[in-house]
Amino acid sequence: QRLILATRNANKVSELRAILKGAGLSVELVGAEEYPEVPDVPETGVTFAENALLKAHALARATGLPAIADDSGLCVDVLGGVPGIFSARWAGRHGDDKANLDLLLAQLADITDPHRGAHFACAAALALPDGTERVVEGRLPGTLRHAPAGTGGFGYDPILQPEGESRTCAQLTPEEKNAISHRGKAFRALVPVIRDLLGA
Ligand code: ITT
Ligand code: NA
Repeated sequence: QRLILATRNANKVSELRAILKGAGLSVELVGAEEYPEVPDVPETGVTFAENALLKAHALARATGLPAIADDSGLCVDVLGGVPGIFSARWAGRHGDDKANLDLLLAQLADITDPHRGAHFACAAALALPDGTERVVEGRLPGTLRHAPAGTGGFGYDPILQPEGESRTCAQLTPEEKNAISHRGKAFRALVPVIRDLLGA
């Protein structure tokens, strides 16, 4: 049984492979890079769940394989939940992690510590070629540092300090991050659904 990972983000791919490996699914995970001819689907949804489903359906239809997708981002309390679904292109250019992080820090410069609450959110979607779909979500709550710390992970990891932690996500090992992360929670919740629908 083959299952395609509908993401072109290499950081997500390595986290997802580790998370799903730990779950003991009897599937072969296929990377989206094996299908370069499949165009990226526009993320026109207004929620993480809608966008994750759009990405999963597009690849499942194009490849004839069951597909899983991740849509995720950072939601800042004092900013009413943004960057949210716009996290990957907050500073303009899609995937420019450093520019996104610098812009957000500048926007939060006047916000003092007790008001710097935020969470990472992840929607994990499964779509089958016949149109069957499932989606589950996971969150990682925390607070935002005033300056980046750590070199691990990606995106906003250097500024998000998870609740109960003294380190940022970028200072955790990959295993530590996956154990508590929005992505770890969402995809571990998707595992029984994958098992059920694929018989894997
Ligand atoms: P795909 O759509 O191909 O999966 P993408 O990078 O475009 O890749 P998203 O649209 O879901 O994915 O945007 C995710 C953004 O949210 C990502 O660029 C980061 O800025 C942020 N983000 C998501 N998960 C994160 C994490 O675990 N740590 C830090 N930042 C994260
Ligand atoms: Na997105």
